[in-house]
Amino acid sequence: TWKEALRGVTTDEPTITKSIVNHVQTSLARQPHNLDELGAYQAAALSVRDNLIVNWNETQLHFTRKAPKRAYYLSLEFLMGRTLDNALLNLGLKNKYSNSVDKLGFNLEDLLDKERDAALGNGGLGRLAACYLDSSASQELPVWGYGLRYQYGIFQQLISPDGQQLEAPDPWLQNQNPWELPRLDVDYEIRFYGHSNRLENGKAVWSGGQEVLAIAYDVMIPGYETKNTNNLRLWESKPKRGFDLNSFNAGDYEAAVESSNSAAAITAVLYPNDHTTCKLFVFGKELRLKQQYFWTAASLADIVRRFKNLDKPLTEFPDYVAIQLNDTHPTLAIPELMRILVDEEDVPWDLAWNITTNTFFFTNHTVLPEALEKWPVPLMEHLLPRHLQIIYDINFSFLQAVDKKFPGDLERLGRMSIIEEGFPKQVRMANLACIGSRKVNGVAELHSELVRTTIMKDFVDLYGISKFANVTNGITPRRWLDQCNPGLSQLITETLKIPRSVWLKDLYKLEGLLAHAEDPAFQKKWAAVKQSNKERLAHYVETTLGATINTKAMFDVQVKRLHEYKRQSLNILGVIHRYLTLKAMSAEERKKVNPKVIFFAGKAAPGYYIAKLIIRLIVNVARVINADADTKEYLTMYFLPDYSVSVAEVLIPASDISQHISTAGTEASGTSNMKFCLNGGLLVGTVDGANIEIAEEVGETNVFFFGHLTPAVEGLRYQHSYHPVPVEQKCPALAAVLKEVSSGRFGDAGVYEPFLNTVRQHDYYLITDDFDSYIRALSMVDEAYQDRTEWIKKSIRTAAKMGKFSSDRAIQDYAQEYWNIETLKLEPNG
Ligand code: 26V
Repeated sequence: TWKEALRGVTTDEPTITKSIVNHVQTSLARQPHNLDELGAYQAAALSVRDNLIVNWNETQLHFTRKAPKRAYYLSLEFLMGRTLDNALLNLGLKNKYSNSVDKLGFNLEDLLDKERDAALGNGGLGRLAACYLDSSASQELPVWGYGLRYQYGIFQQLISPDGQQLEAPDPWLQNQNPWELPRLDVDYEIRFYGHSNRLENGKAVWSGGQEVLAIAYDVMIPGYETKNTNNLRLWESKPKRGFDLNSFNAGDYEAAVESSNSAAAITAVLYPNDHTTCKLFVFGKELRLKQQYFWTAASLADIVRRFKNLDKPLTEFPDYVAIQLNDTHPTLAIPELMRILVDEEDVPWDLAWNITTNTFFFTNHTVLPEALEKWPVPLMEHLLPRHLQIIYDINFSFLQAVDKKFPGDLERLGRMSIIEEGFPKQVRMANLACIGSRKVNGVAELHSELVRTTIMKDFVDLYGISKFANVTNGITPRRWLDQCNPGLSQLITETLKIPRSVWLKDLYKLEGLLAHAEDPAFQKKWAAVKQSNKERLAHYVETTLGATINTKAMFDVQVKRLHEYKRQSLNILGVIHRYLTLKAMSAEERKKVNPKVIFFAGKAAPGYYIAKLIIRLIVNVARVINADADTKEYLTMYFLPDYSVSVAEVLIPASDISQHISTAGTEASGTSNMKFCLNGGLLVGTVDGANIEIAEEVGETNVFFFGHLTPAVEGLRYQHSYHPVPVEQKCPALAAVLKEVSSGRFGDAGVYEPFLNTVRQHDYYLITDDFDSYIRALSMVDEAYQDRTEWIKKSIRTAAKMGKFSSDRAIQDYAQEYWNIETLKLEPNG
């Protein structure tokens, strides 16, 4: 088998042990007998890395020889989490390493816990990119990721005693990173500023300005049960020259290092805003635009160089290269490819445009207007003068084509133009991405439909519907079931009576569990797995917050970035309502109530005032209700600080129910909803994003839906603005809750007013419209939980129907319908 055939690789226990000890002594320069857990983790990781490097090298050599068409996934974010456990699982070496580590006096699970997360992303968009890399490698597809090697990932979240979010840096590279390979020989010079002088034939010469070096760091991406090991190439910025000699010689040392500091700043830190709320803050920021250009220019230079090694004419570029744009962040790749082709390779403009528009594919991840990227023209002109010219030239021919199809329709031209009029004028990146791409896709059926009918409607009229498609998101079952929930994985394997590797590669096989849903013995085992996961979470909460948790209670979880559209507000207001209801009951009545523990976690963008207030409210409500002797047996609540991939791996398998309750039409897909369901958690949610497709798969009786539907949203908002009804009249139960918050029952009377006013006044996210229906849905959850056997059946049926949501399916879809690439297997012995 492939395992035995691995060459030059440590697969037997004595060799593994020897390799770990060897790394302790030579790589770490330490003595094996006084080694701590961190050192042991590092040595084990270095030993696993040796295996990965061999496979990685052979895969890359094989790909170079076979020269297949390749796909490149350009993403500013890759939220990888930890690597060691995943690598061991994919290599099939976990048991052996566990035994070796045991012999050396350590416990593998403890060592795994020493690894820091690679948190180079904000949330769903970045984690999706990570799942797609896992699926591409596992399916032996020639796919590379391109991103930035940030010195600091997403900030670390601290919560002050009074509930305020504080941010600290995330120095994830502090103890060297064994999973990357510096490629100091792979570098490109990237230019900023300067002047662009037009020549004839649409060409130009761009010169002067600042030049910065891009250095490659390669991260190995092992596939599951295959020798194929793909690459994620991350760029680091470096000054082209160490420092400025003229200033240095003149004795001005500060000026001498200034330009090198500004070069290093480009990849210093990940921007922590997703769906910005503060347009000027983000889109005015030169550094963010510099990041985007630095990364797209280095990646394209690398892709073009690899293509040119094939010795094919540039007209064949799209036959060998497909580039997926993960949101609009890499849109500058479009004018950059035009610049390379026209200015550097002498390709005529029209031919270059043909090549470009056959190379790129664009995924949109949100229809929220405040998250659609726009860059001020003066900033673009200053930083990227040549690209602005190219954008104007693209726009000119584009608007001519629009005018030809819709003569004299000036409003349409205004809406579709890449340049938005105003002070200042702005470059609309979504328009540019659409115009320069072969296909545009959304990330769930409803979202793709909204893309076609709202933000891209005019483009559908122009190009026809077939350019606009859907690929529903997916998650990797390796990390999000096998790794994070070994108990369930084990139970599934023994129940289906097929090897684990079979259903992990074909998740539809989980349907085989349906045949066992009625079997009491199986139900009992299923429930026992959930129970032990709840105990694992309780242990985590005990060690981080010092709180003791009743693991017999229902665990109700909402974990995601804090944002008004995701409506953590609805959840917390619902919790207060539950608390008030409990308080109003007699002690006898309360005894009939299901105990419930509510978990929240998630980061707020540092400048997002209302989101931070909501965290503060959650923490302070928790403090009050957790201390209330009347109710604490029945209701407690926790805000877990510093949500991350690793925290998610503990939280998700422990949930009985999770909440995905965005205002209809606002959550493009959501991917944690898939993770919870795959782990046998039920879902309470709105008819939004991928919730809809989950319900289609598992059956609506197994999902708790509530709230207004997407088509109603616009009308309700109109009512709020023009015929407002006071909340006391519209929703008395909610009014009572708001009154308690205002009264200071949860401390800090007054501080919450700005948040409360968002509900009392325009209520853009429809809290007042959905509150009653939300509370009813939660009562149905309580009722359903009373019949535990029925609940367990629902849980089994839900997990069994999650096949569609494997990221393997999503990647197959991209590979076939978009990229037109094929599997290229590295034979185990070749
Ligand atoms: C937007 C912006 C705009 C301001 C500058 C920084 C920044 C950074 C990221 C973004 C992307 C926002 C889009 C996004 O994250 N969408 C999420 O994508 C998930 C994967 O498709 C999907 O499951 C979520 O529903 C969607 O909100």
